Amino acid sequence: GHPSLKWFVEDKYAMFIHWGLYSDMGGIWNGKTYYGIGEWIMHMAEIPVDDYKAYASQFNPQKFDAKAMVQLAKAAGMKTIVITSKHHDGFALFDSAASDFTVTKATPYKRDLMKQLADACAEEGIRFGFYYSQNQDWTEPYGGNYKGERPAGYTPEDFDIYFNEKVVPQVTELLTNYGDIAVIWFDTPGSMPKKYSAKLVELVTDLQPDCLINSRIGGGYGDYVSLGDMHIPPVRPDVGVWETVDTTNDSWSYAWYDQNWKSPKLICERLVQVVARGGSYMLNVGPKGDGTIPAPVVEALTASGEWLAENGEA
Ligand code: JFZ
Repeated sequence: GHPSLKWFVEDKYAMFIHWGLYSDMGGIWNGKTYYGIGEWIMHMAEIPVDDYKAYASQFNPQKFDAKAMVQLAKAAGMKTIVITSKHHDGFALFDSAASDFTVTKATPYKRDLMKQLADACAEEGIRFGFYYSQNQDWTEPYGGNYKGERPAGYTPEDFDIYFNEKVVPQVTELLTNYGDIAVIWFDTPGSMPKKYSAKLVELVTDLQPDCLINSRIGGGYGDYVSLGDMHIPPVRPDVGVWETVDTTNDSWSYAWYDQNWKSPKLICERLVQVVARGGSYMLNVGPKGDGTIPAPVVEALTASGEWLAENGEA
C-alpha cells in the first residue's frame, strides 16, 4: 500500500536545508568567485575530484546548533525539515560504512550532523526528512556525472556498482539510524534506468512504509510531485499532491555574493500563493560553513512566522 499523505497536505510548509562542503567554500574556489548556485561549485569551477575531497579536512562547523535550527523552523511556522544528507558532490553529512567521504571520517569535526538534527527534531516535535542525490555523484568513479576519469573498461552498466555499494547501503543507513523519517527527497534522476527507481521505492517501503517519496526519484514513481525549482503555478495544477520548492535568496546553498534575500512579505505572499492553489511550500535556507544561518534569513523567517501565527491558521 501507499503511505498516507495526510500530514503532508495538512502541514503545507517545510524547511529545506542545503548544506555541505560547498557551503564553506561559499562560492569561492582558489580565490575566484563562481556565480551560479553554490552547491554546484565543484562543477562550475571544475574542481578536481581529489582537491574537492581534500577540502573535507577544513570542514569544521563548530557553531552548528541543531536545536537553534529546529527552533527557527518552528518560529517560521514550518512543520518539517528536509536536509541534504548527500548532494551531487557525494559528501555525506552522516556516518556511513559505505563511504569514507563523510563528516565523521573525513573532517576534523567528526560528529554526525544528521544525528544531531534528527534528535533535535524529535525533541521539538518537527518532522524530519533527507534529501539524497541518488543518481549524480561527482566523486564516485561509477556514479552519475563522475567528474574524474572513469576507470579502465568502464561501461554505463557500472552504475550498478555505485548503486549497490553506496546508494543502497546509505539509504538503508538513513532509514535505519535516525528514527522516523517523514520524507526522502530524491533529485535529478536524469537518465537513470527505471529499475533503480523501482529498487529504491522497494527499499524505502520495506524500511519505513510511512516515509513519503517525492517524484524526483524518477521512473514515474513518487508519492507526490515536486514542481520545477522555485516554480509557483499561476493556477491550481492538475497533478495530484504537489509542492513548490523555493529558496530564501537565489542560490540553494550559501554563497557570499547572493544577498537577494526575500522579505518577510514576499515569503508570506509566495507561501499563500502556493497553498491557495492547493500545494505545499518547502522553503530553503543555506547555512554557512561554520553552521550558522545568515542573519537576514533568521530575521525574515522570524518575522514571516509572526505574521503566520496571527493569520495563518484555518
Ligand atoms: C536540483 C539540484 O541540482 C540543485 O542543486 C538543488 O538541489 C535543487 C533543489 O534541485 O536542481 C534542479 C532539479 C530540478 C529542476 C531544477 C533544478 N527542475 O525540475 O526544474
